[in-house]
Amino acid sequence: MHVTIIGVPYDLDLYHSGMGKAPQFLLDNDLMQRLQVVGFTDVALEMIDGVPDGVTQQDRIGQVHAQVGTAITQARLAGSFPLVLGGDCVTSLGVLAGLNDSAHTGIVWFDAHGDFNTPDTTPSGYIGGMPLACAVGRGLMSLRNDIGLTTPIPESQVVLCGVRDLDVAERQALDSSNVLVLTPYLMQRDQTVWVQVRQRLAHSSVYLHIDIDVLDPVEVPGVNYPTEQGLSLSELQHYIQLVGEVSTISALALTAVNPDQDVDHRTVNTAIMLIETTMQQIYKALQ
Ligand SMILES: [Mn+2]
Repeated sequence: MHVTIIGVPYDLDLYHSGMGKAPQFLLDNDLMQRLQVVGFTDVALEMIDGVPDGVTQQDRIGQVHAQVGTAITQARLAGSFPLVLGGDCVTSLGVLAGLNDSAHTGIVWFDAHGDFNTPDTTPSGYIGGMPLACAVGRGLMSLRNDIGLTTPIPESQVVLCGVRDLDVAERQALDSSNVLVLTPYLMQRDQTVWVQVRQRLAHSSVYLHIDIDVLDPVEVPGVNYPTEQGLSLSELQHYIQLVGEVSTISALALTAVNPDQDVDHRTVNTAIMLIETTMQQIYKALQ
């Protein structure tokens, strides 16, 4: 059983800055060895490398994640499971481009935030707050095409989990969309939501996206936008287990760890534990 770790050491277009420091931190904490202990006999590492030279920030971001797409495609052709270490959440577009089957790809996106702004709705202009909207065909079409995700993912195949911090126009866009939106409150209290999740993912394999800030800042202080009332690690592990029970996971990305903001390695350690248990589950499912 093979896994390819794809490191994406960028914070938007900035190389080895902020969230872009996370892949090396995670690797320095023996991530590769831990995956071998899980059972993966062959653990390969592919680091996206180099300073992008595009003229605009958007061009440079596009260059980075087009490479992610290529790495995903190559890993899967080699029969290896792709595990992506971000970086910011825009890396999701590269993963989806690399999976290259929008009609049969579902997204389960864990995040405190919606990442559902577009250039028309964003209060800040921050591209890192737009990737999920972009993935379903809302805004940033040129970025999506540059990265190679020519066909958007149908909203009916998307579940947004653990979200609790939305901008006003972003909330309106989500409310009027076909995305299934699950707040921590709903997830913790309403078991029937998993029936809806199962229906959404019935005909797809799943890209599992985990922005670490879906967890409560008590457990993960090392994030740029900490948001109270998040999930606990054990809750998140339980929900990922349920996702695995209702679908086949074809790629995993862990994003938004910012080692510069971390306290006592708490965030990096939590991220390692989360990757370990999630990959354990994926290993069993692949058997
Ligand atoms: Mn987030």
